[in-house]
Amino acid sequence: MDERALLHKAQMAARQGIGHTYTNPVVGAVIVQDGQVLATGYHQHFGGAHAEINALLQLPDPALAKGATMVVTLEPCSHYGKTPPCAAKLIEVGIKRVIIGQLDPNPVVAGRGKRMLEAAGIDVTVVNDTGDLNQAYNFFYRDQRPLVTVKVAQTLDGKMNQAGVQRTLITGEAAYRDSQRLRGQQQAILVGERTLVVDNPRLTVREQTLDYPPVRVALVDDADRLPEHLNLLDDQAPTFLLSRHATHKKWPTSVQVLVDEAWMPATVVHRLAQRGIQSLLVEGGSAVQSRFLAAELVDRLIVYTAPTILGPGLPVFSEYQGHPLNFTLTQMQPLGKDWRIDLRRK
Ligand code: AOF
Ligand code: ZN
Repeated sequence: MDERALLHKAQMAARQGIGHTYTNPVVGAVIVQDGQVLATGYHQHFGGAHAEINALLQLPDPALAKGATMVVTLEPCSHYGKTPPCAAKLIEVGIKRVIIGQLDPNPVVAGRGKRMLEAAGIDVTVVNDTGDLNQAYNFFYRDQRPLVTVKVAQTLDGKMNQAGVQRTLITGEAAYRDSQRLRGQQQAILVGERTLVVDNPRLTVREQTLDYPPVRVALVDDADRLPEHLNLLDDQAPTFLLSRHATHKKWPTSVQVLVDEAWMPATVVHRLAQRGIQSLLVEGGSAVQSRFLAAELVDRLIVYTAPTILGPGLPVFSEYQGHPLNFTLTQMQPLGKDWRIDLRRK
């Protein structure tokens, strides 16, 4: 197997960790000796052993690491975090060559792992191929804020609701399942007050068990004046209420009220970034989505489109008043009776 194929194998291993590593990246590693793959490992869950260590543990004999090559999707770490530094371990067991998919943008590593290996005389190659892994992780450390995805469901004539009807079922079962999967890949999900009160969403991920469910975030005017018994207050997942007024109420333990006078989208992403949130899904409604668009804080747009002409109804982005925004189509696929369109800003 050549370098590319080995890196691809390590990336496939890394994928197995998707959904389980929380704010850690997914990482895969392969150990090769004389062209033979001896072991494969991946980062299985947040707080657990890193990919390199799991690969070493898979060796039939630890002595086989001596003189071997390690192919790892992310730069080995150089710090004592929840686990000791992987770079030191690779040096200790006698790895001779390390092929790295991408450098680690996390400032606690950021090139130090590579330099540690090189200082020990290990031959290091950086391929600069992320394999599309860790998009939010990489984005977060580069742009210092979460990657923002807006999700909408619309009809062929661009409507989200029938005139006068609050909640119209537009897309089908397959789109529902897909949007649940999408939720499962996010660290936070945000709705505005209208959606919170009218739809009363739970914003939980129903179809999979997650070690760390996304934080539920609602933008509200005054947290203390919300109706009682909202589903969001059910203690099923951590919840932030972004309120414009201070609170004097006692909240369930899962609920935190954060206060800002205006809650501009830039403030929202900044305050979430301070809490380490790397990805944010904006689910609605139209007013909130429009504000994120106007602030140019939409990195990814996912549009489920139903083959229906609705006639009179509320257009999805009716509240967007800014200049024309162009997106790049990254994927378009049929999904049951509907389509899923995946777009990226720039
Ligand atoms: C690796 N291999 O498999 C992972 C790495 O808190 P810790 O000790 O688990 O460290 C987490 C950080 O370590 C994470 O943010 C990233 O910089 C690096 N993750 N590094 O070499 C791995 N998961
Ligand atoms: Zn490590």
